[in-house]
Amino acid sequence: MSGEGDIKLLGMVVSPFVVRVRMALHMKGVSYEYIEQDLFNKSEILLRSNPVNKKVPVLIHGGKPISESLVIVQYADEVWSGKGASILPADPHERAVARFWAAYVDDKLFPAYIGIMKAATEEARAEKAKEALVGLASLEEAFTQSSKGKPFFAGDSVGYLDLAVGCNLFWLEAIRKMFGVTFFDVGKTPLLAAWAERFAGTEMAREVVPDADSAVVFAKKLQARFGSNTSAK
Ligand SMILES: N[C@@H](CCC(=O)N[C@@H](CS)C(=O)NCC(=O)O)C(=O)O
Repeated sequence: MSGEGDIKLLGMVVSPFVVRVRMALHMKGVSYEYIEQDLFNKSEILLRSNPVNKKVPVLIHGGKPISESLVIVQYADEVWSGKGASILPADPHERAVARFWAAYVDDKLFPAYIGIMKAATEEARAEKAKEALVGLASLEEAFTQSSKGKPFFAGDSVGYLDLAVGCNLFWLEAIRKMFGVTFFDVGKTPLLAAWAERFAGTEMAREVVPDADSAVVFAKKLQARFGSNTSAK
């Protein structure tokens, strides 16, 4: 990876949003200083860099902070457009569709699967599992349309929507291990099931994505600290 000036990433190792950004920076071949954050005792640099949401990830490029993982991925793709692989589709309509589904993942899928972990009752857990599975069924349809028969959402290689969905896979596996919910059913979402295996096998995912067990350990810490009412994701 080459040096691109002063680049810092404030992160937390098992945050899917941070993993998303780390994958994008990996695709761009950009090196950076990674600064792990304690979300239970937020640092001065985090509070100063993301005063509105106080969340990770924050990318600080040349002293200027950028927050929100999808915004950071798009920023990286624009700023380092001449480096590494392109992340967003070149075609404006395909770009808009990829952004739509990435927002869907964050607004619908993430809260549903994290809700499985946070649920106070088995009934609430089953409800959240149902929501997550409905969300994945819609994504199966999105995969059919976006991939056009190719291996990834973006076609022949990984792109924006692959990163947006793929950063969640280790958490889905952690939740499967903890609560027995199977998200990728070869019978119900065969394309996504095959895609998930393919994505996990990419050099980038093997390099950047933490293993599911580290998410299990973190989830248990949250549960011990807050019971089911976990607030720091
Ligand atoms: N929409 C944000 C979500 C970021 C987010 O929820 N980060 C969590 C870690 S996974 C966080 O920093 N939580 C701290 C808090 O809620 O106080 C993004 O895409 O960057």
